[in-house]
Amino acid sequence: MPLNVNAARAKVRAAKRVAVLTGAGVSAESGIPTFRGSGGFWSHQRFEDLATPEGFAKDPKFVWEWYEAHRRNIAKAKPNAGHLALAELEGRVRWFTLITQNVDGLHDLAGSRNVVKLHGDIWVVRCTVCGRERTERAELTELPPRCACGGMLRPGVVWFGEMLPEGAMEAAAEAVRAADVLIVAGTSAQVYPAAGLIPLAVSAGAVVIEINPEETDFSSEVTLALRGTSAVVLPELV
Ligand code: BV8
Ligand code: ZN
Repeated sequence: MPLNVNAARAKVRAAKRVAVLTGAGVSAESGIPTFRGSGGFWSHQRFEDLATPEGFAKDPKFVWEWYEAHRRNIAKAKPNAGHLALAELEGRVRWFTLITQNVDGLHDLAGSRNVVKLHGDIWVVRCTVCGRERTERAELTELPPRCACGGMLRPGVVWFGEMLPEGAMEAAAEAVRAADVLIVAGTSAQVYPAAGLIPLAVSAGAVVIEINPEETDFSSEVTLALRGTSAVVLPELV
């Protein structure tokens, strides 16, 4: 299927307000495995059992071993051409909001500024007792890690069944409702409420551009589907 990159480029060029929703797929070409798409190496159930408050309560050491391995993997990763293209686009559009489901921090490293993190940040740790949060990039050797107050620390990410960070969905929904164009890149659109931003954009009359090598549940509703990888298509688009 020919890539409608030219048509998409014209829509983005004409846009005053651009919103972007990204998922794990945009970090795939930085060497970070996705969760669900082909090539994703998480057995969906296992991640679902792991990324829950219950899973953490049951076996905090096991969950921390998974997260610390993931942190070490991400620490070696670099932003790819897709991340960089989005940072470049932000500088050219008057009104730009990047909404991400990713917790790897690669958008920030690429230079994106207005980033709404819907699912938290793997580089943040939070105390389960006193609630104090801090950025911790160093390798955590004692698992589970402890707070100065003695409380057990948890990863600063949003698990299944947990509320998203205060105000995150509101900021994301506001950006999507106001957008002329919503670019949806690298997400299987299966996790809510994040995925709900796509039909919200469609109903608000935005041009929706999907960038994904595979179909998603919303492929039939988007304006333009670019069947390619984000590190290739986003630079072409921008
Ligand atoms: C909440 C953080 C409730 C940790 C994550 C039944 C129906 C509907 C909803 C639910 C339901 N049962 C439960 C729910 C709610 C649940 C949910 O949506 N479950 C799903 C599984 C059905 N949601 C929640 O629990 C949320 N909270 O609802 O709160 C509530 C309400 C009131 C009061 C109290 C509570 C919390 C959701 C957040 C969960 N945390 N992660 C961590 O990441 O370490 S979710 C996890 O999935 C990741 O964050 C990830 O970002 C997210 C979404 O995955 P994707 O990013 O889309 O990645 P995926 O692998 O799935 O897909 C990759 C895509 O990329 C594929 O399409 C592939 O084709 C493409 N791709 C591959 N390579 C490339 C590429 N694209 C471009 N280029 C490439 N090279
Ligand atoms: Zn504490």
